[in-house]
Amino acid sequence: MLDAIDPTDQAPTLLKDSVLISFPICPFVARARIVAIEKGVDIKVRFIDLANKPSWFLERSPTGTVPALDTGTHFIFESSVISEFIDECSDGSLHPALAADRALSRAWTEYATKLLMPQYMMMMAGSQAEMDQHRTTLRTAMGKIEAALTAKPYFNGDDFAIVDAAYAPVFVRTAFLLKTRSIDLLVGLPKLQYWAAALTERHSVCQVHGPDHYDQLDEHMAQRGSILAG
Ligand SMILES: N[C@@H](CCC(=O)N[C@@H](CS)C(=O)NCC(=O)O)C(=O)O
Repeated sequence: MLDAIDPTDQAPTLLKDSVLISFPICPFVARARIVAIEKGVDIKVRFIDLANKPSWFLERSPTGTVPALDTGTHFIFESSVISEFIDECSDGSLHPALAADRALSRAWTEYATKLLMPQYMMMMAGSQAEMDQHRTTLRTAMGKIEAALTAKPYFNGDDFAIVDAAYAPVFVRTAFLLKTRSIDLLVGLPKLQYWAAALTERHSVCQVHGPDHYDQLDEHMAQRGSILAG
C-alpha cells in the first residue's frame, strides 16, 4: 500500500516554491488559499487578468481557469485537486480519518459549485427575472445541503476540513449581500446560518478575504452590468 506521500517524493519541497495563479475575487482560488493558510503553507500568489489571460497561462492551462498551481515541474489545475495536493504535502490532514467520511466530504466539496455558480450568476444578473431565476436555483441547492448537514460548527464537527474551505467563499458572499444589499439568502436555513457564522469568522477565511473584498465585489458587479451594482 502507498503512503500518502512517498518519503522520497519531492512534492513538499516543490510546494515551497510553487506559485498559485489567481484572480482576486475567485471563490475557487479562495478555497485553495484557505487550505494553504490552514496547513501553514506560505504559498506565493500571482494574480492574472481573466479578461485578458496571458499567453504563458493559456499555453499551460488546459481549462483556462484559475486557480492553477505552478510547481515549476507540474502545472496543476482544479481547485479541489490543488487543495488536496497542499493538504497531502504538509503535516496533518484537513480530511476526516474515516474513508467513508472522506468520500462524503469530497462529494460535498464538489457540490459547492452548485451553490457558487448560481450565486455568481445572481450577483451579476442584468435583470430582475434573471436574478430571481438564479436565486431560486441557489436556494434549492442550499436546501439540499441544509438537509444533509449533521454536525457543527463545521461540516464534520469540531475539525475544520477542506470541505469547509470550499463553502467559506459562498458564505462570504451571502454576508456581503446581506450587509450591503439586505438580501438574506440564508433565511429559513438555520444549520447553514450556523455554519456560515463559524466560517466567516475563521482566521484563514478573513485573511483571504481582506478589507477591500467587498469593494472588489462591488467593482466586479458594476463592470458586469449587474442590477445589484451600487
Ligand atoms: N472547476 C474549476 C473552476 C474554476 C473557475 O471557474 N474559475 C474561474 C474564476 S472564479 C475562471 O477561471 N474563469 C475563467 C474562464 O472560465 O475563462 C476549479 O474548481 O478550479
